[in-house]
Amino acid sequence: MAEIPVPTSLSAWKALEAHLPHVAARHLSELFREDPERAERMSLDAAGVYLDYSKNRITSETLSLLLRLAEESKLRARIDAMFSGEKLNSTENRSVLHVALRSPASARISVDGKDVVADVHAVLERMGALSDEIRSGKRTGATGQRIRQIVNIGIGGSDLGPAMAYQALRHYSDRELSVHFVSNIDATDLAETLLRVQPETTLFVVCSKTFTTQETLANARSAREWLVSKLGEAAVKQHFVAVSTNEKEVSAFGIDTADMFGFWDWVGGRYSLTSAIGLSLMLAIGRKRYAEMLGGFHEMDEHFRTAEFSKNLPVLLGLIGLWYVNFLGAESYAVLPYDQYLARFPAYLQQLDMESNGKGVDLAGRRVSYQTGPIVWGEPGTNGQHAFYQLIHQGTKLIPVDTIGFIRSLNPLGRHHDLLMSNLFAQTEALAFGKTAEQVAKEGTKPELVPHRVFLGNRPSNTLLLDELTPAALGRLVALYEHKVFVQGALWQINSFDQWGVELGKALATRVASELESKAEPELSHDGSTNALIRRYRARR
Ligand code: G6Q
Repeated sequence: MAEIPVPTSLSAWKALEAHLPHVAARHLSELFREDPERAERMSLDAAGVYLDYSKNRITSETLSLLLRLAEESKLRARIDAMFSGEKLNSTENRSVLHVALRSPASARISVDGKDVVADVHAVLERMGALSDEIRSGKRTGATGQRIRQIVNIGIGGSDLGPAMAYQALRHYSDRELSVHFVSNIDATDLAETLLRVQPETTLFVVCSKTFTTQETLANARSAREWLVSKLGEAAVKQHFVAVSTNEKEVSAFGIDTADMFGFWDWVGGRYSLTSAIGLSLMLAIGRKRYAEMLGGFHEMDEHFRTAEFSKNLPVLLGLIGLWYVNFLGAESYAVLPYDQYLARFPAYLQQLDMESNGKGVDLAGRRVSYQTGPIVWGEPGTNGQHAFYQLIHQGTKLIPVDTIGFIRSLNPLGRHHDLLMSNLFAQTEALAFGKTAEQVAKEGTKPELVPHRVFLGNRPSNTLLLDELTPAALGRLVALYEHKVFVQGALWQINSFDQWGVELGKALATRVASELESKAEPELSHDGSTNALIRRYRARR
């Protein structure tokens, strides 16, 4: 591997440090006043997404330095390496090829000398066939009744993507078919779901790349027992399908491998929505809409691969985000979709971003001396406005936000959409420009209340506007964030594609489980706190 640079020692990084005071002292009001063309210059309409990034605490100089940082970090070479199947996931020796999952059938991308695109399309075709059969009623449950409920059992990357996308694309789903998502090992998740479905009309889709994940396997086994208790052992075959890379474990569970939909080790869990992990979603919206979604992903992939950096949406979002994290000291950023269908989008992004870039060592294994991935959070507007926006507007922390809105509503109703969008636009305006003491006083506010009613402004935001929440639009949006995370990981010189940080807790839980379950009083050798918690649990349950 070529030598891994330390980002902070790059000349562009040092130049950004020197440049920082010039920006830190500036207010967005001034920047807009000085440059009437700012909004026009700092916006971009590409790949079906309009991005307005003018309300950020940056100048043209900041942007050109950030773009220089991207060059010095060899971002272009890393993008090319991903698209050509190089093993960028160095700690697991794997390619990172979610982009191949949405490549057209005519494309060729190889891993270890073998083309993967044909395999991708073969699985898509099998998913499409199952989806047609279920949706048309050709394939029924064991008693001959039509499948009306899908229960997706999976966790993390095998849950958050399809759950988010099902909700996002609800408008396009067959309303006679409902999809439920069970992920938590807490039996409440499964129990409450089983109350809402009937065994005769339910198809369980067990999603697990490894098919060894504790939560998923426990939920799948309990679901299986429930089904068998109602319909008998023979019904399992008709009511369970699997999405996995582990054929052996799928068969051992009793699922016919003819009903197993595979994917590959070059698809990371949190990047797997467009693999067979999207099966439940395809069952809900049908193969045509699903293909449209893949088309949207591909459009953004191509934009990312080919557009010059200064006009490249994921690159710009990544660089601006990095500016806040590493230079202006922001610890988090909020994602605020002004669309109820995107209610789970922030939760999905939390995994995508925080599991990818929540890393403390670089590609060379050195502990980093600079900040990496930010905390991601958010809720749909306008709900968030009546909850936590207070802190963003008047608190002491810098929280850059991404707002996301659609020009046309899928549910046009009276004035609702204009009101919704007026809130989005007004919030970014209020965040950026605030309200001075002078303005507040002019309104006749009592002097002692003036400081409380002042908005300092200078709170940054990106606004992403798309025409309508179509399957393709969702695809573009998700791919945009996937690649934004890629850009930041590349600049921080970290591996965005492993997740060793989830391992320690898993291993310790196995040991604690045996101590909780042991008949005899176990000899505990944890720390004092953990020992006491275990004892109290055992004594009082
Ligand atoms: C994501 C992670 C993780 C994974 C789950 C489920 O990138 O790898 O969230 O998706 O742990 O794993 P399985 O699909 O193997 O059950």
